[in-house]
Amino acid sequence: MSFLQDKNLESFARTRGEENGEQIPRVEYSEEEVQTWQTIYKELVDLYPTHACAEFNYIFPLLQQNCGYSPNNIPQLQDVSEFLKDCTGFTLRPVAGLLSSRDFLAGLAFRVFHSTQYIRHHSKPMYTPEPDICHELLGHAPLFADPEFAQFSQEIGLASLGASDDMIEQLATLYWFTVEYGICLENGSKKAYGAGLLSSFGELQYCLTDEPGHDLFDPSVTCITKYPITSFQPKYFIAESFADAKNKLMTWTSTIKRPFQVRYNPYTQRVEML
Ligand code: H2B
Ligand code: FE
Repeated sequence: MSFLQDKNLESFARTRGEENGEQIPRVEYSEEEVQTWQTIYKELVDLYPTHACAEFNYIFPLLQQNCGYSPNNIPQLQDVSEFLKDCTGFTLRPVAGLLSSRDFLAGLAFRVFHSTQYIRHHSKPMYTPEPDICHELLGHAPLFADPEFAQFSQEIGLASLGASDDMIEQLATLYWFTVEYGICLENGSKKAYGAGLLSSFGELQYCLTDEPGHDLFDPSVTCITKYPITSFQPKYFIAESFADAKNKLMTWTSTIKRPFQVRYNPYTQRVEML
């Protein structure tokens, strides 16, 4: 529970950075690194029109126009962060690697997405065991510009504040099956919205075939489902829409026992305890 002490909430809000005029350092990527990005980028953009959800396909061209998304350029986190902030108030914050689930989810409560800035090794452009800039910018960043998706993500974060370790694990599982590997329905056909899918040429195709299982998203079932982390998923959960997924999530989180309730005040960008 120490996490919820006022001091921490305050510092999370304050370290959003922009209040201090703090900028995410710009990185000059090597030619080899840009080449890696290009390989991945070119393969994925060909799949997006048919495999990605409509929200993603609406936002992607805006990133090309405003944030330097192109085959020849790795966009800068600062530029993407400013764009997202204008859309939904989400901001990016650079991290050196994986955070604990608790720290990572807490960021989402404040509409902060912790993002790696380095790129995978060029010898294996199609595989990375850990998140890298390709996964963050191609997989995650676009949908944080969508209001419903932004709110869905934040709800997972808010539910994590002050939660037990067991609940953090369930929330991390929900995050996995939605933000990372979610599929949604569009006029009856399946489309990918999860970042792990949108940043993987192989799994983006596989996930929409009949090979894996597809179940309807149901937080109470999804949150206790086991999953592999180094192979394609044997099962995906399907959301009818972001709004529907958010409503189901909020209904489920309202049953979590906590000695307090929290509410995000978007005006002050602070989480208030009720
Ligand atoms: N840390 C970082 N840096 N990036 C992530 O995408 C990430 C993380 N995902 N920590 C988290 C864990 C996720 O797998 C869940 C919430 O545990
Ligand atoms: Fe991710």
